[in-house]
Amino acid sequence: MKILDTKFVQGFIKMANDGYLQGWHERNGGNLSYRLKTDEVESIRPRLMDHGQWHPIGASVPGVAGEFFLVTGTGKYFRNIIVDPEASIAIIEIDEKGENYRIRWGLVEGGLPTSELPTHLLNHEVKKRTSGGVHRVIYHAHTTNVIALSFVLPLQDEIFTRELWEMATECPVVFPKGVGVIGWMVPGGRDIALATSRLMEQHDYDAVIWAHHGMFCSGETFDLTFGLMHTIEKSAEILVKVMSMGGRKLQTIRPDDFRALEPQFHIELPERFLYEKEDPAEIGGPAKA
Ligand code: 2HA
Ligand code: ZN
Repeated sequence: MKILDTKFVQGFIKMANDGYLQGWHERNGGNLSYRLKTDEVESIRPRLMDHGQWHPIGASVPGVAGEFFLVTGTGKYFRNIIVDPEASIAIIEIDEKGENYRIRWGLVEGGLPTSELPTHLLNHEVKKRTSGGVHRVIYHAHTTNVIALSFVLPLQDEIFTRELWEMATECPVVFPKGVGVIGWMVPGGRDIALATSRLMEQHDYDAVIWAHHGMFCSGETFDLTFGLMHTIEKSAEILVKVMSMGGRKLQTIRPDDFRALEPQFHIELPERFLYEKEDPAEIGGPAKA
């Protein structure tokens, strides 16, 4: 089957373009990866190249050894993916040790996979294991309002999660496990990759905020992963508006209100996000004991 005509490549291109249209991918900002299913690999195998050089990943990912990923290229612009996908994205294969990759398709004008490949692959490794193999998509975007909040909210998972949850009733339903936050770090390397994947593992977060940079989301499908990014960023936009209107809430969703959502939506909300505030009108952390 023609690689460009496959459902997963078409879904990838649509998601990348949807993100561009949201304004999350200025210049070459952001990156996207998808872990192929076995039958998807088989359906395109005759059209894959097999003379590509092996390159070090920069991290060790034995949990995804031998797997194939569709990824955006480093330095490539999301706005060009829909126009010229074969020059902007690539299918890579991971070697049997999980130490190296090689390009099997795409990037026809040259280039390499996303600079955030270590974070993508470490997160794929964690999520493949903790989701029983169903998570396949990792998405990084430069979400404007989430970035803005990372300058004014304390960089704590509890505070970001609680404030984002309060901004829209659907939020605790869409991301009941909350969001992780890491402070500013150098992007593109092993350290930020390990910090992100540790949060995705320890708390089973599907979303991690990188302060002053953007967000990483993991999910089962393109729709669910894009929807998660979109929901969190929309909630951040509401919070930015509330803070811009003076920041004092006259009324809000309270801890017992969140608890009342649990049976209705079959979710469990960790109590560490449902703290009482000194003043419920305030944005921020728990009441001092
Ligand atoms: O330029 O977003 O984090 C791609 C990136 C790096
Ligand atoms: Zn980035």
